Amino acid sequence: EAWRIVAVRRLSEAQLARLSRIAEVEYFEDLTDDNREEFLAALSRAHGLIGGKLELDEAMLAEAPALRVVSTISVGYDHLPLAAMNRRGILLCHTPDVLTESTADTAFALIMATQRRLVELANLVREGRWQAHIGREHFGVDVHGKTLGIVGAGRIGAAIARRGALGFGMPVLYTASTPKPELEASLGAQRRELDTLLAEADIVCLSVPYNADTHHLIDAAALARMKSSAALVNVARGRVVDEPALIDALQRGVIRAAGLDVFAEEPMPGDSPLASMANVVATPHIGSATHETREAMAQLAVDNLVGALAGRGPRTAVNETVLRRATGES
Ligand code: 8YV
Repeated sequence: EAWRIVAVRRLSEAQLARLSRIAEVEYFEDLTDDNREEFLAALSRAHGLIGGKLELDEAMLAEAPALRVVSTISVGYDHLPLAAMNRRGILLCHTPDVLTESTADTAFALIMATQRRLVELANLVREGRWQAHIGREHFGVDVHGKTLGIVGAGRIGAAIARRGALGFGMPVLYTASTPKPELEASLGAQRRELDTLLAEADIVCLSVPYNADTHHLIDAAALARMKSSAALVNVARGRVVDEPALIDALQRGVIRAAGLDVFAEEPMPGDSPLASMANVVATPHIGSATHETREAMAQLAVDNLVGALAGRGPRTAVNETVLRRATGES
């Protein structure tokens, strides 16, 4: 029996062709209300599911008895039902590493933009409002030399820390569940408890995965610990932050500014105050959205799915124990 694969979003012709060599592929360029029935029917026959922004829940898994591999084109997998997949012996693969540097670039773009008020001041030029010399009311704050606080010094957090320390001479503080000796040795980074980091950093940058432990990690109390001159940058997940509390803190000057690539709800509703506040730079979840990186992510996701179905094994799985169980290895 041939493999059957359902592919959703973000796959190039070349990557679809690679999948077609080992399987019958049904590709959905996007999922809409109109093709949902068709997608569910395809899923009910599929052995593999691959794509970006996959929508999957336990009920859908129950209707997909043949499914054995899910390959998400993202590093984060908070949108997928991992516990249910573990119970059903379904392998989950994701795309770490290949998007680390692009996402760190995005974080730095937001750092630069919020510190130097780039969007606000570029709009002034664009709208023909550059009439007098730029004075104090338009000044930003420096990036170089400021203390950078990395909340979650994993792959992406470490890449942000390197940019700050090596490119901008920033002292780096970080939180992590275990010390990172390589960051301390190469960058002079220092580990802190979250509360201390929040109080000491000029720029607080969030790069933690989203889960029950990080839900609303940055709430009103956390924001109150930050310096009133500080900026918050989020390239993790919107719900790591209590968004109403952040809006309130930005409006009342509890913190100075925020650079946000992720939101509690995406797409962010157009009437959110975050869309129009002068001290907010908001981007539409572009962390990994470059031609090069999205292609590398799709390629890795295809490698993972093909490797898993063909028995060679995936390159980057989340729940490898499922695989060992399925193949009888220990
Ligand atoms: C994805 C991301 O584009 O990889 C991630 O976790 O946040 C982005 O690269 C996003 O998850 C949508 O699939």
